[in-house]
Amino acid sequence: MTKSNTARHPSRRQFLQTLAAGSATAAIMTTVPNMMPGVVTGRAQAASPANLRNLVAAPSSANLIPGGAIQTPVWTFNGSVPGTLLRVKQGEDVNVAFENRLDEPSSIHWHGVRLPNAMDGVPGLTQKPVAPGETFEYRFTARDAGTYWYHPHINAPTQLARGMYGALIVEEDDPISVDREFVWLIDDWRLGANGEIDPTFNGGHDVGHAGRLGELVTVNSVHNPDIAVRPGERIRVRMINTANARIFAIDFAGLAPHLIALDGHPITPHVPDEPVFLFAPGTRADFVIDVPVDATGGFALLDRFFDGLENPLVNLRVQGDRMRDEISTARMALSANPLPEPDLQNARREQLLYTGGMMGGGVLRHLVETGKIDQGFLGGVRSMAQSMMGMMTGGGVWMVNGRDPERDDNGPLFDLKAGESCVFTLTNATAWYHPIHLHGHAFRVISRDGTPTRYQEWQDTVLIAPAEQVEIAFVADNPGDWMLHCHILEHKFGGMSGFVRVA
Ligand SMILES: [Cu+2]
Repeated sequence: MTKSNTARHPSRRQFLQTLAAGSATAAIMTTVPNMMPGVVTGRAQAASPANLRNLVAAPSSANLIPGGAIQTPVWTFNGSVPGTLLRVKQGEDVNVAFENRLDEPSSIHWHGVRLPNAMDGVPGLTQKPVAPGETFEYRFTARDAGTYWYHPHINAPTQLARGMYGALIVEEDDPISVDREFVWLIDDWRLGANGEIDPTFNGGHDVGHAGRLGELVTVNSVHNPDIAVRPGERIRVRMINTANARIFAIDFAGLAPHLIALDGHPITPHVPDEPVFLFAPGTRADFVIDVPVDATGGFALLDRFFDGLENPLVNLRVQGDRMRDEISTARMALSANPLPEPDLQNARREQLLYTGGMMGGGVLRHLVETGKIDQGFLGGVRSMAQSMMGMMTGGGVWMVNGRDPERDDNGPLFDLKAGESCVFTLTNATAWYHPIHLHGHAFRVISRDGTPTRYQEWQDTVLIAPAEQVEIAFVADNPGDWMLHCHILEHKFGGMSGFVRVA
């Protein structure tokens, strides 16, 4: 459980402490100055109150590889990875001037935020691409409290893999009481021999299998950061999975953290039953961690998704005096966000069938044989042979109801009436996990494989296991065209995409 980490550079600890301290401020929108030591260019270092609401996309560099000697060229928001941490209070307006200083078009998508369609940041669907040298102003009201994040939505497999993402924290009116708060943006990096980001994006193998996985896992761009905690301390951790494709299976090393929010939205506080917490790309999870009052040594949080390929995540090192004699009993439950409750009795019901990828044929057959997929519905689904053809040409590796919405021109997956309650049945007829993300709304995950979920959790991105069938329910109350896609970015590139139209 104890893990010594004597080589850790002090400035990194300072950085993490700064990040925690920043969260305690009540400023309308705060940035965290000097977010990353080792950043040599970029304007974030010069941030002042006058330009807090600018986000500038530009190349920079970051020290990702432990040891401090190697700088990796990255693309950033405001010069650092992660980009500037944005904090607002629930109900406040977010006004961000986004300036693109990259050599290619970009945009900002505000992941999980229920905002007007024109602010959703999806070039080709909700706005024009923001060309090099151009500025686009994003304006919306932060209606829901919670943990959100921002990233481009054009050439996303490349731009995110190069480091373009940041957190948007919307503070509750009545926050819970904790000793410290952390925001952890968890990522993985595929690097070349000289520490450069491997420029092979959307490779055929990645697209057809698990997506682009990187060998170096970081939290706020630091590999296995060392964070000092005190016995009895209560911390809130807002985790954001910013990886292109990596699903983390988090082992909390004997701690019993309470999950209090998923994708920003409150959930009945509980310690998850499973030995590891499955944490998919795009999703967020807020945990309250009580450091035991008699703790010594430390807690080495690990990712155990792949057997034999564990990744260290964070080392919580116990240090200092006991903070209290008994674990805090303060309230953990967060107040609900103002989400519209779907009417399940009268809901419109639709199916989404995901097929394709490597080794998926057996899964599809199994689901048909067990009656989970309706034979008649299958009529519209293209054959596996066509899927293989698609792989040769780069398109149609993955399909949604037999379509490749990333390349076809056949309009929305569904035309929904504004205000309509919807229940979608999502069937994963592939051999791979898929986190499916709906823009502009939150949905309840109401069942998995026919069994009602215990917490009826609100999410905007739902992880679906191979051969699993999930029902989601929501009110289509937000007019516009909203993406509904896999957040494994290479899968989206390969066809696991599409949008719904609410009008
Ligand atoms: Cu996927």
